[in-house]
Amino acid sequence: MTFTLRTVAKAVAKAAAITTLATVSSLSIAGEKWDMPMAYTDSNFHTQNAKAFAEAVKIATGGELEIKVHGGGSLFKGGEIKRAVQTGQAQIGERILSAHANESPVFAFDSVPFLATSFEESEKLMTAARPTLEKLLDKHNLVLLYSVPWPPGGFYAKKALDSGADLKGVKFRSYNSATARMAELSGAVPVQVEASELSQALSTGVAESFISSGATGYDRKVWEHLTHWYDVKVWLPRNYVFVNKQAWNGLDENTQNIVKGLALMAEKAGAARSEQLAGWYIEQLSAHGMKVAPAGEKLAADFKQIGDTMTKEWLSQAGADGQAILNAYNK
Ligand code: PCA
Repeated sequence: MTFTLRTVAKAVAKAAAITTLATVSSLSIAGEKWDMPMAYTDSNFHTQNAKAFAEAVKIATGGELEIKVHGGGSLFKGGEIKRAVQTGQAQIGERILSAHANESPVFAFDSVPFLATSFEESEKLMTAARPTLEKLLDKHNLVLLYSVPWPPGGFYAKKALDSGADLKGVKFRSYNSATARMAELSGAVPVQVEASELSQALSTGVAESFISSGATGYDRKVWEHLTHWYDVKVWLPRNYVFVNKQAWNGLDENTQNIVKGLALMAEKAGAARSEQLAGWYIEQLSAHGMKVAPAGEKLAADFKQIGDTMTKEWLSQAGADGQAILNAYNK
């Protein structure tokens, strides 16, 4: 074999290709693998959205970052997810934001009754709250990636509700302090139940009423236990996706940028899906025999009054941070 420039060049090119391949494969072998616990069932639209996000991250990073979604509270239960990610037991996770109101009232900005009652308002409120929320999460060793609203919340019951008084003594399932407070102010008896345990709580009579979107009614087939849903549009609570700060800082800048870009897409896609499905979920409740109706005049007025009380309470608890969010929202 004669060594011409051409054969040398070919050999160099071949060697370079082999080295590149080796580097790529060693990178993908050594690629980061993140666990992503989520509280809601696999078929839920938030979980589906996160799976699409995870898939996009894997493709866009050439397998350098792989996120494994664990739905339905299978890796950590809803109430454990934030702590698991803070402490690095999981690298990324999703939780309903307002469930952390006991740690800071800022986490419940989306659960101030009747403050933001449409998808458009919900997005505006999120934009107003984002800087305050990011600062707060940083103190909790977390980096915010994206947040998606549930469809508007209404009241599920097993009888017709004409006024707030009809909830007196009713066992009322709560999922955060705002739903528990709303129950208390209506004279109902709150009991904390995760969405994943809801069907069981309803079938055993632990709970007989609750506030939630059509999504959770559909996911949990609540028509097997309850008969009415009142479309009160009390709020659009948000789930949020967050990363452990050390795990985040361990990514190179290029990967961080890819993840940030895809997170923005996941936020937009998730909100669009939530809005697109909102009406469909309600149709499903009706199709399965539930009576779906707007709140009557007296019921709406009673909820409005409870909402006013809760708004005052939230503002006094959330102080300057709460006021800053409201000011930015009302601008
Ligand atoms: N569904 C969740 C929270 C908000 C919602 O619409 C639940 O009921 O747990």
